[in-house]
Amino acid sequence: MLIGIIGAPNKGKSTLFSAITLSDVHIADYPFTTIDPNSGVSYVTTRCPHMDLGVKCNPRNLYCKNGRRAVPVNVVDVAGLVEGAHEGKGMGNKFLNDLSSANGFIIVVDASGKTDKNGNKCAGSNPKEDLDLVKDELVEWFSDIIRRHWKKIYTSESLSQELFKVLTGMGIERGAVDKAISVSGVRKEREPDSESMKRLAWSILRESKPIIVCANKMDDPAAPLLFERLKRDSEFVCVPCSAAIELALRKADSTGLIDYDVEECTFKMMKEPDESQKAALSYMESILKSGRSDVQRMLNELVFGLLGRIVVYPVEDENKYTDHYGNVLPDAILVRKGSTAQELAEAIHTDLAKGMLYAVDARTKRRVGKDYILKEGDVIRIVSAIR
Ligand SMILES: Nc1nc2c(ncn2[C@@H]2O[C@H](COP(=O)(O)OP(=O)(O)OP(=O)(O)O)[C@@H](O)[C@H]2O)c(=O)[nH]1
Ligand SMILES: [Mg+2]
Repeated sequence: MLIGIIGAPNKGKSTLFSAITLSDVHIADYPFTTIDPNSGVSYVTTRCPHMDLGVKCNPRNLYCKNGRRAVPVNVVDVAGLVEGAHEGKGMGNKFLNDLSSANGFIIVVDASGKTDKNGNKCAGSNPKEDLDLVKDELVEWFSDIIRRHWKKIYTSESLSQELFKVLTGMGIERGAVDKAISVSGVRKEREPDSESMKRLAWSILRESKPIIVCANKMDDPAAPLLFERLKRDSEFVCVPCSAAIELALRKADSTGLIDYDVEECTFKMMKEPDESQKAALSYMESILKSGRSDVQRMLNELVFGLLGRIVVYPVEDENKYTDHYGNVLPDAILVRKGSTAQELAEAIHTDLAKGMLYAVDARTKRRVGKDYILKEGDVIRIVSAIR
């Protein structure tokens, strides 16, 4: 699972990246701070099965806290997008290619309205313009790819099959291509009109790479009003965020000053703060309490809601819920809703999948077939002739 953080320059993409991966990256108040992409690991949160099974889990990576399990997702933060990026303007299309394997996108916009679409400081800019710019560039990027291969596509036997082939490696599904062809109105002809081509590109993208909007800089007093307008005018789910506050709170949690509940957006003091920390924390608490930042909900909504993923827990011993080292519920794996036990085996190891005989539902101890449809929170043992 890879999530791309995209948006016009200076909107707070790297601040968001740093907050959700807790890695140090370059953040500055001018456009094009980021040139090379930053890659890291963040997480989404869900109810851990150890709660129902009455055991204590030992997650192999990340953590489980208050019954909530953190499940890893990869994140990439790229250079700011400007008008004409698909033609090489700004940091150009190189970074668009860094995004081709992303499963979904977070588009970061500046809800304070204090940076224009090129990332320069201004007063009264409309965050919807940040959003339209990114959408237009994504459409142009995809249209260009299709146009470059159009001759091969339209002369082939099947438009849909050839288009699907051209987009191999970009995480596009055949169903999305079929649907896009029918809604776009493109036909097998030498020069499709540019509007149909854009409709085709957008439809494939919309279907294959879900988008959520991070309405950032919500700590700014001007932001709540602009956010309401953005929500009303946007075709995407928009979530209020203050990446700057989220970063400060997750850092304060990592140093042990506070215990921050990322889902509830509340924190407890763990050490006595000094006067300046106290003032800063009280200010940040007031922003959280007024519902102006919900970063973890945004991630969860993208992965579980828009991308339709569920979490399952493979084990080797269905009685103790352990791997062969004795770790309880060591791994939490994201799979598509509707995936089968066989697909889970494939996600773990090709050999395991090749020799798969059946699976065991560890909650009921019942044997289930390879075509068993996985459910959220399933604890599954894959039984295979090859280990
Ligand atoms: N007030 C406020 N400022 C923020 C917030 N998030 C980021 N900023 C500031 O916005 C500026 C740009 O932040 P970056 O994270 O570097 O933005 P970016 O989108 O990665 O910028 P480029 O890499 O240049 O495209 C910095 O001065 C940040 O401190 C926020 O939630 N609130
Ligand atoms: Mg950046």
